[in-house]
Amino acid sequence: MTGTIYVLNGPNLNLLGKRQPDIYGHETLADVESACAERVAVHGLKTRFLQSNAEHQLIDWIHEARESAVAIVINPAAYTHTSVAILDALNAFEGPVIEVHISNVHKREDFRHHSFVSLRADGVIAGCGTQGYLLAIDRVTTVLAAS
Ligand code: CA2
Repeated sequence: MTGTIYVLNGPNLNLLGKRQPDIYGHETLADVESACAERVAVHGLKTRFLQSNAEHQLIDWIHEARESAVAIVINPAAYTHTSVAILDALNAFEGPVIEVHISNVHKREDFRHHSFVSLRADGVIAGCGTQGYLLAIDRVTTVLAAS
């Protein structure tokens, strides 16, 4: 298999491992990035691992992915629950999209129960901690191998 999986992270995820470890665990985003790179290498793939606090930046990366990525793994963070613009951008991407949430959003406040991104995602992983990113990569490789 060849190609690049875009792993996109939304607002405040740069704080991973530095605040609220009871909800989000102790691993930093840099730890997650290394683990993802290691996991895709087994399949001969690469990752482009990115984080932004800005909605427009995430949208620009999704547009870039249309030309450069075989799949997208995305944790849109709070934009999950608010962003029609990110949903629209993902709808213009043709490959597999897996949505990841570190926490189990369904066990949390009501406003976290709705996801605009889930209207496009081919799979959704929530509540598996940062392991969810690796599960998403495994799913993407399965889907790509079958296509
Ligand atoms: O569980 C997830 O992965 C979320 O996407 C995380 C978002 C939250 O708004 C979603 O409802 C669920 C929040 C990301 C904030 O990340 C932090 C990490 C460490 C410390 C503070 C914030």
